[in-house]
Amino acid sequence: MELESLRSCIAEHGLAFRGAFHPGAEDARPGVRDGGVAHTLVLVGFIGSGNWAAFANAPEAADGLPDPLDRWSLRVVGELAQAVGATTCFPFGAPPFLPFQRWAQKAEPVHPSPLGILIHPDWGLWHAYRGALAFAERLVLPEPDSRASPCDSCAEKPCLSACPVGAFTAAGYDVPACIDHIAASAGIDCMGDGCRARRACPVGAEHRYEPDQAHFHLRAFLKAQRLNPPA
Ligand code: B12
Repeated sequence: MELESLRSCIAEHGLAFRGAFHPGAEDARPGVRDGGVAHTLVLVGFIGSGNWAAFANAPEAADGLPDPLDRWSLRVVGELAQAVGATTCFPFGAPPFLPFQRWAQKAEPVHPSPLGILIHPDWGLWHAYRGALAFAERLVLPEPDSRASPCDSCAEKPCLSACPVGAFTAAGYDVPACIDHIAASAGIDCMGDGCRARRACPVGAEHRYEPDQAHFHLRAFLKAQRLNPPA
């Protein structure tokens, strides 16, 4: 399949093309329909708030059942895979998780940010992965985009000082401190408009999530952490 027609098909399903690569033996290569392993992985997801309406207007967003975005992704990425002859992979579900962050770093110019999540030179921290398409064929791909991390030239790193409870340090991400904060009334700002540390990043600020999307993610994160608190 030609990459250009694949990109159009991804967009027609309300998703964004998030890069592609030829996985090696070290990449936990998923299986494909013919019983072999994938020779091309294409990541799909959301960029900024541009793809949000596709989910927000879908039945899963309004049916009141658990995990609406994951169920939407299962359905829509499933339909997309069917249309293009690929097998699906998903970033969510139960552990062990598929190494989407490692795959993403091979597929597009994303790099670990000081917050742990990946930063993109254009989209900043405002992007996510909803699935991957595994192809038995080795699709022809463009030269990799090897732009450096925007964090390398960011001297101030406002992301590290913006969290009201100092949840991001060199020791990592203090999930319990974050959860206690967003669950309390003092965390209403993070809960309503999205994580303050993430919003402090100047890169791709024009792609920041709209309040509906930001609030949805924080609510889902809080709910998931309360159901499965960190050990
Ligand atoms: C478990 C998980 C969490 C856990 C723990 C995260 C952690 N820091 O350990 C909790 C619940 C706390 C969490 C929280 C959040 N998560 Co989360 N999470 C995941 C999940 C499901 C699995 C990660 C994993 O364990 N992978 C397994 C390992 C084997 O895969 P891997 O790719 O090899 O992982 C490597 C990299 O992550 C790398 N790495 C990670 N951080 C760093 C930092 C540095 C400096 C370096 C060098 C490497 C590195 O090390 C890992 C081990 O090799 C992923 C989805 C996925 N499948 O990747 C989302 C994912 C990472 N989460 C995501 C997000 C957005 C969040 C939240 C902002 C909440 C939200 N959903 O909106 C918060 C904040 C996270 C933060 N600041 O760290 C996005 C990140 C998108 C992006 N821009 O990168 C992902 C990719 C989900 C998605 N659908 O897009 N998450």
